[in-house]
Amino acid sequence: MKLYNLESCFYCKMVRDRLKDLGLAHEKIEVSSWQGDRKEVYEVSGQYLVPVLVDDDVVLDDEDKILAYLEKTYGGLS
Ligand SMILES: N[C@@H](CCC(=O)N[C@@H](CS)C(=O)NCC(=O)O)C(=O)O
Repeated sequence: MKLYNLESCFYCKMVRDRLKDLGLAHEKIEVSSWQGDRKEVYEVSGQYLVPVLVDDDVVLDDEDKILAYLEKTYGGLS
């Protein structure tokens, strides 16, 4: 899976920590700190904020949705 990430973003950190806890391999894509310069984020999710998580055909654009999805999909495995 892919995480569109800003290292300084607390919401992104919540997702990074959860991915780590669950032992889920992922590629981090560091985005621009200026949201107008996040074409790749817009192309994949239709908006400019991070975190955005892409897991095959699932695209999630908010940390609450991402954390709920990770719990539901992978939370039982660890
Ligand atoms: N998903 C969060 C918002 C996420 C968010 O605000 N992300 C920040 C980074 S921490 C962002 O991308 N801001 C746009 C910017 O910095 O230009 C929410 O709905 O509350």
